[in-house]
Amino acid sequence: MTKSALQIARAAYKPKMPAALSGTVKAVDGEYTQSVSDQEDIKKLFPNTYGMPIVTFEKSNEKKELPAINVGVILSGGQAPGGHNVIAGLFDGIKTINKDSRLYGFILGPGGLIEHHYKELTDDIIDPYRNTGGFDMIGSGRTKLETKEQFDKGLEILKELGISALVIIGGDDSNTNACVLAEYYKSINAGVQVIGCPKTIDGDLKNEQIEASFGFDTACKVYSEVIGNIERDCNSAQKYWHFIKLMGRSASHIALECALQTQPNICIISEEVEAENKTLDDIVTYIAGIVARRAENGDNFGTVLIPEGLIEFVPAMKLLIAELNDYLAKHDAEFKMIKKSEQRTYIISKLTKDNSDLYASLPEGVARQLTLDRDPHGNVQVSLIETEKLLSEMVATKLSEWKKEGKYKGKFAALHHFFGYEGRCAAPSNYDADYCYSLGFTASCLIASGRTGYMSSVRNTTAPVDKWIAGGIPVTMMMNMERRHGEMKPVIQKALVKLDGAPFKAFAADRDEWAATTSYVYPGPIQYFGMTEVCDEPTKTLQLEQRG
Ligand code: FBP
Repeated sequence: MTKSALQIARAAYKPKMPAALSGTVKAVDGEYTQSVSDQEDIKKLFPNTYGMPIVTFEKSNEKKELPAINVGVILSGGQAPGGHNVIAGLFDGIKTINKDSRLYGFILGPGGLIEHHYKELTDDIIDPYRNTGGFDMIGSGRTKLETKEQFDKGLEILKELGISALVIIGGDDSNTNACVLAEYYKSINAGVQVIGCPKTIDGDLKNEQIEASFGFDTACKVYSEVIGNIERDCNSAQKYWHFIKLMGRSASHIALECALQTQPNICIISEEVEAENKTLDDIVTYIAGIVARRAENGDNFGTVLIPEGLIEFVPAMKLLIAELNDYLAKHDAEFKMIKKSEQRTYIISKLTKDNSDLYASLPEGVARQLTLDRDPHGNVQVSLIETEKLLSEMVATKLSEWKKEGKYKGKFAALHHFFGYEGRCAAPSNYDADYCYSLGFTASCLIASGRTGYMSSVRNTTAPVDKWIAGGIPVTMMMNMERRHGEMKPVIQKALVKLDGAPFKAFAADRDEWAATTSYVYPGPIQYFGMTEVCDEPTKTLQLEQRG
């Protein structure tokens, strides 16, 4: 296989690890835990895995001989830079426990477990993937692991391969399912531990103990590089408004981080839109107002960042989507029988009055996109909704009205971009390479200390790596009850952008100036080799959150 010069050099990179993980490790139990809310419900649903203590790993002088273990690993959901390093860290970790330990990768996500598709991961297989992006070593998938039949089918292959621990690398939904699986296997004394690892570029799987989901750092740096390039082009040609939609299904962490890195003229934060009960027209008026003010200074150009999930946060749209989700969950087969050309009219006839009126008012394309298949977790596939075009079209209409009224004299030409897939498989930054390797290694320590229903956690990651703190967090601690597919379900609480949090406040303090002036910052490409301040800087979000 031909490799680029960077790939060859990068293969030799040795990820840095928390000092506590080198040598013998001991597990220190902390406080017993509770779920973030709905404690009684969650406790009832997870009688065997609820309330366990937080674990921290510390260096130990005790030398312990541990038996070899067979471990399975699954990559679940969307790709995120660093997944291969989690596997490498896990592999090195279980080999440190006992050199005869074995690792099996299930192919193409949780489906591989159910369908018994796997391969043993040996040095020969793992080494070429060290420090690389992508999930292609074993592939990923979005099959939802949720039924007893699936769990039992999975157990058959785990037993056949003598696997006593399974590591599921995934986002909030996949880790929720990992916990349900841990609970089930414990309840039937299956002898299989289940450990989760926090993955998602979206950055919304985080809390007091889980500082960041892996991949967020690299993906944001890739998007910020390209946004910076667009800003420079924009400021050079001075003739376009660039509407840039950024991935992140629900939360606006990616858009916010990219705004902090690149200082665009406008960045919409979905969580603020929801909190302030904004309508689509409010958002359009806000953007058009800035376009008009810049035009007064002769600046008929600019950049607008739009979070992928925005549409679901506009309160009226949220109600519409919730009703659509419930309706389509119950009448999916019937809906699929309706001719494409008649689906819009069909939906209009089925919804309640307000939602029906709103649905009818949406441009054809967006209305259709809202009824496309949900993902296996019941989420609208927001990456398929062209919010950037919807907004720029509506801004253009508003500006032409203002022109007629003599309120606007500029020129408005828009270009559209969507950055998502471009960043999800990038070679992990040093931060993600180190963080992921440490998460994988920590998972091996959780396995060795007999834990199940835990998520691997590495904290204090704005400090030098040797000071990072490794441990485990009971997954039930992060759960609450939410409505999914029309039913109340226990799920890990999504971390949305906090409007009273330091990253949002830093953005809000400067955004008016960025709107009026042209204060672009050009972060440039990720640097893998060189000065630590250029190569190892964590995200602005994390730095601001840690500063408090
Ligand atoms: P995960 O939550 O599984 O990590 O996926 C995140 C994400 O990249 C979102 O940002 C995006 O909305 C979605 O996946 C796209 O889904 P798909 O990979 O199926 O196209």
